[in-house]
This record gives sequence, C-alpha cells and structure tokens, in this order.
Amino acid sequence: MINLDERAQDVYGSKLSELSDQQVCKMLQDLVKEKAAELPANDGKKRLYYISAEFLIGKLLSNNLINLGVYDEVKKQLADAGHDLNKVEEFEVEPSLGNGGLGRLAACFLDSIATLGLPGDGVGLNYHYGLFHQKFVYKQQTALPDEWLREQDVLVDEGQSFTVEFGDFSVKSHLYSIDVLGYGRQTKNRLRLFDLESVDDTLVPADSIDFDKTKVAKNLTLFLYPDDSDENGRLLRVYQQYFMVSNAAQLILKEAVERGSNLHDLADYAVVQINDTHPTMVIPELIRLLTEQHGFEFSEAVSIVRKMVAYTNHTILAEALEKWPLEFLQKVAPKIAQIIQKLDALQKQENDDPRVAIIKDGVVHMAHLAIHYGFSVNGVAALHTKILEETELKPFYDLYPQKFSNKTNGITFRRWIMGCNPELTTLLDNTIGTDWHKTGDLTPLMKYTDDQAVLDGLVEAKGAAKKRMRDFLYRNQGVVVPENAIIDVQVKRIHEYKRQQMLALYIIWKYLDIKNGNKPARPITIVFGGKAAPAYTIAQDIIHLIITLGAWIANDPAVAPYLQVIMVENYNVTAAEHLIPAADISEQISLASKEASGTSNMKFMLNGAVTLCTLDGANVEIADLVGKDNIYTFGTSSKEVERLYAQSAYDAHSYYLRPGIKLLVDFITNPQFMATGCPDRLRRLHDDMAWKDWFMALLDVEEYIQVKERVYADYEDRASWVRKALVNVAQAGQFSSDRTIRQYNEDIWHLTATK
Ligand code: 26Q
Repeated sequence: MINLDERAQDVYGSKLSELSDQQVCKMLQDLVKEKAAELPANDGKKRLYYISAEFLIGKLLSNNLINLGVYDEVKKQLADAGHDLNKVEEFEVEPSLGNGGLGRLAACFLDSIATLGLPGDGVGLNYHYGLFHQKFVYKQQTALPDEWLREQDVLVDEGQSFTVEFGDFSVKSHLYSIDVLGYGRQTKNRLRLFDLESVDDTLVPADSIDFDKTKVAKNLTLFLYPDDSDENGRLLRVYQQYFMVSNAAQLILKEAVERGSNLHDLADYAVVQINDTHPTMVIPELIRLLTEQHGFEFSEAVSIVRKMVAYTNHTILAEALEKWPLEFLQKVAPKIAQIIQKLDALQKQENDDPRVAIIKDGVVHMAHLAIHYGFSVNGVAALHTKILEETELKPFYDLYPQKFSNKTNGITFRRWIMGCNPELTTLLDNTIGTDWHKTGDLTPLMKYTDDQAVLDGLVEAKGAAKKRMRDFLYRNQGVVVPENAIIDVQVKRIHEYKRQQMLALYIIWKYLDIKNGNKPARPITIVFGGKAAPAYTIAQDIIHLIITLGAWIANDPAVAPYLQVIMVENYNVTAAEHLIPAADISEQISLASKEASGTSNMKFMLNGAVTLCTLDGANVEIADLVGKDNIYTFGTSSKEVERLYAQSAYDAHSYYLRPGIKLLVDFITNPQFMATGCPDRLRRLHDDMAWKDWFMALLDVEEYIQVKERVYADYEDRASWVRKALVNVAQAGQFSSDRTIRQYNEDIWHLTATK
C-alpha cells in the first residue's frame, strides 16, 4: 500500500498538503521509478526488438500509476490533501520522441506487449530536441527546439555503450531506457534509446532548429527527421538510421549470446519488427556482424537474418517510400552498401523483374530490401493491405504471397480511455463491469442503447470532458469555447492527402451561409491540431489559412457567436488527451486510398464521437462495425480514385470553375481577407487548389458540405445522437492494441508470454 503522507515526510520533511504540485509530481515520478526498478523484465528464450525511428509515448506518470494499479488510490490520497492529480501532471514534460501515427502506434504497442507479458523491447534514438515545438507567430508555424530532455525524469542509464563505424569516422553510443509497465502485471519491458556519447547540444540555437548538419559526430541525436531539403540533411538521416540499427543489431547479438544462443540459432532468440522502412539497414548490419565478427559464411548469415526481420508498411504514398542514392550509403556505411549490393545481385539472380529490384539506377529502394530479405510484410488496415497486395506491392505479392498479412492498427485503452476519460471509464465500469480493461470487449454495452440512465451518463461524461478541454484551451491559448458548442475535431499531421484544406473550404462555406442569415442551432467549434514538416510549404500554407480564417471569423460579430475555428498550438499526446474525449465529431476525410489506417479515428470512436469520413484506411472497418446509421460516409471511392490517377483523369480546374466551388476557393484571395494574412501563402494555396489539387479536395467538397450539414442537423436530435455515440463506444473494442499485438504474436513473432 502506498502512503503518500509518510513519503512526503520522508522526502521533503513536510505534510503532503503543504507540498507544491511540482514537488508532488517529482515525488510520484520517483515512486513509480522505484516500483518499476523492482519489477523483473519479461523473460523468455525469444525476444522481440521493435525498432522504430519514433516512439510518441506521451506523459508517463498517470499511465504508469494505472498500470501499477494504484491510480485511484493515489488520486484519492492527493485529493484528500488538497491536490488535483491533473494539476500535478502539468509539471511533467512530454517526451519528444515522435511525430505522428507511426510513432504513437509504436507507443501503444509497447503498452500492449508489456500488458500481454510478452518479452519485447522498443529500440530507438534519444532525440534531444524531438521533432520541434510548434509556435504560431504572425499566424504561421514556427519551429523551435523542443527542450524536453532538460526537465525529464524518466530515463534510466543502462550504462552500456557500443561503437558505430561510419565510412570515415566512428562514434560511441550510450544506452538509456524507459521502463514500460504492463497493466496489472508484475513484470516490465523497456524502451531502449540510444544516444551519442559525443553529442553537443550547443550546436542548437535557442530560437530555431537550424544547426550545422555536417558535424555528424556531434549532431546525430539532436532532432527527429532533420530537414532533408538539402543533401546534408538527407545524408544526416542516413547517418541516424545507421546509428540506430547498428546499435540495435549489436544489442540483439549481445543479448542473444547472454541468453545462450550460439548465433547459428539466432532466429530462435530474436525477432525484429521494423516500423516502416527507416530501420531496414538492420538487415545488412546483422549480416555484417555475423560474417565479420563471428566468422559466419555470407550465405548462412543471410539465411539466419531472413528468418528474423518483419516489416510493417505504413504508407501508400509513393513519395514517402524511402529511396537513397547508393552513393549516400557508400559514404555513410561503405560495408553496408557493399552487402546491399551483394544482396541485390543475389536477388537479381533469382528474379530480374526491374519492378522488384533493390538497386535501380543507382538508387536503393529500402522497402524492396525489407521485403526480399524479411519474412513478413504487413499493412495496417484491411483496405491498406488489399491495396498493397493488389496495386502498390503487387509484383512482390505475386512473388511471396505467404509473406503478406494484414494487422489492423489498434490503440491502448489504458491511455485512450482509462487515462484520458475518467468519467466515461467510470460509467462503463458501473454499466458493464471492468473486464474490458483487459479484454477490450465493450460489446456488452450494446444492451444499453435504450437505457435512459446510461445514455444520460454518456451525455454527462461528454460534458465533463468538454469542460476539461475548454479549460485546457483557455489555459494554453486563451480561447474561450462556448459551453454548449458542438465540438468538431480534425487532429493529425498536416498533409494535403489528409485534406485539412477541404475542411477549411467548408468553414468558408459555413461562414458565408451564416452571413446570409442562416444561423446554426447552436455554436459550432471546429478544432484543428497538427504539425507540418518545416520543408513542406503547402502544409505550412494550410496552417496559415486555418489560423487566418479563425481570426477573421472571431473578428466578425455577425458570425463569431455561431462559428469558431481553433488551431491548437503544438499538438501532441497531451493535447490529444484533452481534445479527443471532448469531441462530438471525428473528421477522417483523407482522399480514399491514401490514409493507410489512421488511429485517431479509433480514439475518437472509443470516446463516443461519431465519425464523418471517407471510406479510407480503418474507417472502412469502423463503418462495418457500427453500421450505416451510426457513421457518416461520403466521397469518391478508393477504386475510382485509383482510376483517376491511373488515367490522369482528374481535372481540378474544371471543378474549380463550378460557381459554388469557385466562390469558396476565391475567398482565400479576396483582398480584404488576404490583407489579414500573408498574401504569398494564401495566393500560392489558392492557385494550387484551383489548378492542381493533387489530392482532389474539390472533387469531394460539395458532397462533404452536404453531409456535414446533415451531421449538424442530426446532432440536434439529441436522443438519437447519443445512441449513435453509445454504439460507437460499444464497437470500439476491436481496436484495442491488445488485439493487434495478439495477432502480431500469433502470426509473426511467436513469443511466449510470462505467466
Ligand atoms: C520518408 C522518407 C524518408 C525519411 C522518412 C520518411 C517518413 C517519415 C515518417 C515516412 C513516413 C513517416 C510517418 C508515417 C506515418 O506516421 N504513417 C501513419 O502511420 C499510422 C500508423 O500505422 C497510420 O495509422 C497512418 O495512416 C499513417 O499515415
């Protein structure tokens, strides 16, 4: 049992009630660290190494308290002493080790792997400044270093170090880790984070993320995805990747030997899951270590590694599939380049189809390497896997159908409901019991679709979550959200294919409609959040349009009481935990066929938002589960979109010329509106939409507007809306990452769980 009063006396020599929230935070973090340190690691002959460039883990204190089973007790003791755990948590900094869906997925997976008692660690890099901290200046995104490391209290020094040899110099690494506790488990796993011994933080100025990209021996672990718009930036990414996987491979061999492997049987001791292609060089690196340091024949090393590495694909966008000039690899890691050339030659002997070549015209296709020399390839939602098999990776599927499988993504319920939505958690516990914490099964809730008390409870829980969101937004950016507003949310990285610009066009439409005297039944608050890659100009322009629109509307007294647009600054896991529980509407409006899965769609659903979506990624599976009365779908089908691309048959300008659409797009360059923003950005975005619109926002925008109007109208039928929300919660169990991880383990990893 925990006695926080006693601990406060021991640590600070004062009463719990007299401590500051900051002191309480530190005390609880130390308490969790101590408890975690006592737990043994999940053990077993075979271990999983989940290698990922990103782990978007979020704050850890509450999550760890939940997983240790002491959350309620701690919360109560704090409350009795006049502390609010939510306020205490504000003193915890959020680790900045990820960027988007792929990184958050890795974090959810670590939670589930530990919860299922499977021996498996995450392996990545300890970025000192993360991706970047987003700040809005003159209605535009500026990128500042995210100084999370300075205040952190979660890293444990493992005291291990490896040497990594690059082409013309070598560096030493240093291994840190973060304990990963499973829910209700007496064991743990770890997130292993490699840092650079010679790292030099002084390369980074206080107010920008520009730094000398050539000082590789000092800068390797400063930032995640350093700007790759010039050659030095691109080279640096390759250096980072090789640093990550060389350390990972050395760790894997060392630990396998410690557990009794003679390395000939390495595949019985270790399995490696690579999160997208960023860690693909682990394949040649393992081969290098086995041949160079352990005297293995090349052919034996290849056949061992071929049984060990499994690849997850997260994207269908051709431009996001990693390709590196062979020259880059020759400079960064010449031995690895040589091995890749050998692997390429071997592969070409087997099959000379140029579509599946690893090296083509002097360029290395990382996905091709991963598919030929890995044993498993998976997509992240049913539709995505189907598109990979039938279109994007078809020549590979024809060669190796047995390697392919689908693993629809999932989210951890510990963070995405138990942690972020206590009111809904309590309602569920009181209604269907607590088995769902472990099983994820929420379908027993389906019995309550006509139970007034439960439906009322759901409305109350949503109200409480909205209050938390309002407080958060007021505290962070001083905006006041009306109490009875409908909350409509799109949060994700800014990307043209995700079509934040289409929602912006809807906002313009709604603004003009209200100006014409059509007042909505209640205030509508539309919330965006997301970062744009610094070198991605159009994405920056989209952010600028959203902020400029928000300010324009807020300054128009005829419209402001009915319509509000908020761009949340520095969207991260903490922000998500405040926004998602409060949402009424979940915007999932990517161009069909482009979003591999999406995972915020699952989080919204679990928290009782109704989805407004295209039939893309996992939205398709959500639609199947909840049925057509409990979701709103629209838009051109993925088949038709694929046809339009294949035949170059989409003509943006002809859509632009439709009067209803032209009015909306031209609003962006209306002189009065432009005068409130940056004319260059707005003009560029306007012209891009009118002439190019590569992701076809104008194709779907008319139907989107119609459906959105129907959604808002339906919201006013409160009884039927709440029922829809309840069905969404009840069907969300399918998207527990525990389910996903069970499938990975049964089909790919074959690990034995600790009892
Ligand atoms: C590309 C080229 C060179 C270097 C890096 C990259 C790069 C970096 C980041 C490519 C992709 C990413 C991130 C991808 C990502 O987050 N994808 C999302 O993954 C989620 C989890 O599977 C899915 O739900 C989303 O649909 C998908 O967009």
